[in-house]
Amino acid sequence: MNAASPIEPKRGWNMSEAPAHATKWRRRIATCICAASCAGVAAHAAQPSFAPRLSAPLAAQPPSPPAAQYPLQLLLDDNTDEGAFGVTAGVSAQQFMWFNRFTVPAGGYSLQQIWVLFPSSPNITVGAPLELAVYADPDGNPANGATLLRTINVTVQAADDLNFSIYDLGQQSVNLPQGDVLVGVIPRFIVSGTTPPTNPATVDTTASQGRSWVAVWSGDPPDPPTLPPDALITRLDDGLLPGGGNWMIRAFGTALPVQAAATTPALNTWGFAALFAALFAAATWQLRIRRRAGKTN
Ligand SMILES: [Ca+2]
Ligand SMILES: [Ca+2]
Repeated sequence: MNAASPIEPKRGWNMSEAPAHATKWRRRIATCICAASCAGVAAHAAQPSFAPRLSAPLAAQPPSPPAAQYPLQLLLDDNTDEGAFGVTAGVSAQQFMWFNRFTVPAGGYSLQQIWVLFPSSPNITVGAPLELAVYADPDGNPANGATLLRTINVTVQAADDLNFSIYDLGQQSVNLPQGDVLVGVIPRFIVSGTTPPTNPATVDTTASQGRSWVAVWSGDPPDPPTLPPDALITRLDDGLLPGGGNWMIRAFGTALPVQAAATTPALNTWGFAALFAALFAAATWQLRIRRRAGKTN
């Protein structure tokens, strides 16, 4: 990243709506980029961009499915976004990945649906290609990498700050391990260096849960998008956005069937002794009955 380049407001940034600490925020971004550059990562001109908006008067639709249908409910947001985030390179947009870190409880679950809310933007159209990515991250630290479980190629279904794009995984459902998993989105429709500055990732900034991350590569994210990237991976809270925020990415899953006992329980020494005693008692009882029957005859 180019730490020497000043961070200028991006297209969509309305200074009248900008928070009073916008200058401080931009300075934090510059510090973050400097940290990545000084760490020896590949230098390039990627810069974060954020377009705030007033909290939506209407809740995003549709409501989350009931827990009876999807017992696994992974979401961080409060149902309204307060802006959209993107990455730019010079005068154009750049591909990146935004992802949430979720924690899957014990019990065994299958990921069935991923929901993503996209903002209204002239550069985001219905049908635009995306890549979804699901990772397992047992150590809970995405910065040191994670195990890619599945990628799914999909397209934008709605881009209006209101209606979630809902991706039913069907045959591509993923059995999730207990512990942390990462669910991310890569805007493959962005042609780095050509697409005008675009902020595709809606953010709920009302109460950050500290689980929303950004991954930036020195070029387009590779396919498959292995982590960590070669340029920058960090939480929104760690210098990218004042107060942090939550990506409006949700995931829902069903419970896996409980595995039936595959083998007959083994008997220990006491078990064999009890079984032997029971068989001996039954045989003795049968013998007595036969003797009585013989005397009677
Ligand atoms: Ca909100
Ligand atoms: Ca990790």
